[in-house]
Amino acid sequence: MRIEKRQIEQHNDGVYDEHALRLEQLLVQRPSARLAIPLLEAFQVAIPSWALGAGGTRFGRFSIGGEPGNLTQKLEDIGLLHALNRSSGAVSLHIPWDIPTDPEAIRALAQSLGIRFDAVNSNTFQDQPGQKHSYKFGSLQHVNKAIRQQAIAHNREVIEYGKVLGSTALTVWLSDGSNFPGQLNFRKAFQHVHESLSEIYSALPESWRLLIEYKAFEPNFYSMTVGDWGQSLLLANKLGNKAFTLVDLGHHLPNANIEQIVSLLLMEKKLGGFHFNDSKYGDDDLTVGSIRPYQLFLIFQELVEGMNAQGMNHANDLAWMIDASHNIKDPLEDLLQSVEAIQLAYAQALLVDTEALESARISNDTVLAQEILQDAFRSDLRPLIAEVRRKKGGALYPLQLYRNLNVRENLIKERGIISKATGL
Ligand code: PSV
Ligand code: MN
Repeated sequence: MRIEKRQIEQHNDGVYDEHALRLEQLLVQRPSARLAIPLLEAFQVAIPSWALGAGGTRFGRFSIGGEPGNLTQKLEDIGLLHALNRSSGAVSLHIPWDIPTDPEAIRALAQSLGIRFDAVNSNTFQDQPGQKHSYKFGSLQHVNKAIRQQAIAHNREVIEYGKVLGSTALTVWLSDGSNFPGQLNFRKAFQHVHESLSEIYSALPESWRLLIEYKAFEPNFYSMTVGDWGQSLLLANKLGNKAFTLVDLGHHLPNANIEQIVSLLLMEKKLGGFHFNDSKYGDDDLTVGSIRPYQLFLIFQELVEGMNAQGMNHANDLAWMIDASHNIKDPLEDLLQSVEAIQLAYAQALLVDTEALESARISNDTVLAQEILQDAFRSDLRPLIAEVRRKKGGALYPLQLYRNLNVRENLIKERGIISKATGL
């Protein structure tokens, strides 16, 4: 299914007056909000190829019907999102869940939908059918060199797939670690990971980046070999200027101050990418902004401030991606909500009066500093985001149009009620 331009125009015509009024009220109250529009227009969030079907937990998985059964259908789903919001114009592939068997056709399809290829992800956390060695006790950290070599070869292969599609980054997330005290020599495990990553790093094309994702827990529960930003940064520093840390919001211990982590990584020029999701307990992978929107805003405030301090381009210099799972919601609806939550937090961060904030800090005026931040956070910028979508040819209210067009029902008709997307 494709959403036609005329369907979007018809929807926009129907709700335009109401939108125009809301926008006008906002711009009267906050004239400076207009300045955020070009930045918001340029901002795109990549959709992971594994987040288009029903997720689930180890207790069960409930299909939502009409799930994309192959990479072509996944791109078509992202095409639907992008047609609606004009801000989801990138896909991040996970290999081997989504091997592009016909790269030419995949490239052409992506191009026709306005989608580019973001970072490619390797997978050495699962054993694949026919694989010679098992990753039960780790991959790049493994005590057995042959197993490390197999994992290195896989990462090199992923780079090759990425090259054909036009990606320019490899994201490595390792489940390596240990479940019980005594199981692992921490130092040797870390050194093996470093050596293995060096081999992968040497296979990176000149313009590529290596993004090293960390995670504090799961699937290993005693130690994770790349468990926090310190370990990731240590590796990135040792590897060289093409290696960066990737922050996934769900990968920290409870109550970690992620905004501070972001600030320091940017200061060190070592923040490379971001995986958005939300959580109450751990790596819950819930809709972005659904649980802790204020934290998301504070993170964006540091991102904007830190990127500006480094003269970075907000849209292109970091890899922005959603990494969520959809247990009970329609994934496409969930992703529309997530993208909007990201845009809202970004827009609010752009509104922060940074000069006033800095002077409040210099005079130790804690109350005023809080007022300045919360003034931006508490402003309702939804009309601004809707306007950005409209200007780019998207829908003023994407979720409403998605439902009016019965997209899920149409996908079920096309693909069947029992379909399963590849992924976790
Ligand atoms: C691991 O929890 C992770 O965040 C990594 O990014 C994986 O590649 C992704 O989720 C998919 O399982
Ligand atoms: Mn992730």
